[in-house]
Amino acid sequence: MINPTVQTAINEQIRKEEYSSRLYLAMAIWSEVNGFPGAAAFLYEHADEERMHMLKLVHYVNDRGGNASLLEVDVPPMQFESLMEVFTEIKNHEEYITQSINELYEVSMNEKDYLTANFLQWYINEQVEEESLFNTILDKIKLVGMDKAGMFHIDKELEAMAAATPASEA
Ligand code: OFO
Repeated sequence: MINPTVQTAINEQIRKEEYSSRLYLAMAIWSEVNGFPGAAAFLYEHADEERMHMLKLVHYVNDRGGNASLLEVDVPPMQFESLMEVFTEIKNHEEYITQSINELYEVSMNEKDYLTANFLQWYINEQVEEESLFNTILDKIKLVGMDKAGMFHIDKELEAMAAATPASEA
């Protein structure tokens, strides 16, 4: 049976992953209607990836004899100024998620729930990858600034990244 304090903390993380998925979905929609099909493809895929992060937590809680819960999820922002703003917000959001995973890990250690701490290693590694991915994309966007040709190129690159993601990760 899963520790109730740990379960409550995981349910809160489920809410955050669900919000991440909605946030990236909102950004995908904005990209699609504002002429960035590559960014849209990339972000639709990333929204699916966040949903997978959420489901992994749901199954973990239930498999440990607990009961996963869905909490209220905010409506994400739907309007953005530029791709630069979109990816800056993603970077900030991922840093917030990293912090949140660290705190969840701390809760599991305080409760001496080593199984959960072990399970969370996957999320810790995932956050290292995600922060690095979004830093790289943001650096590229900063390099081209608001230049139209450069943005077109970035969009193509994001399209290629989306196409290269194995279906299992999407
Ligand atoms: Fe983007 O890693 Fe989950 O939230």
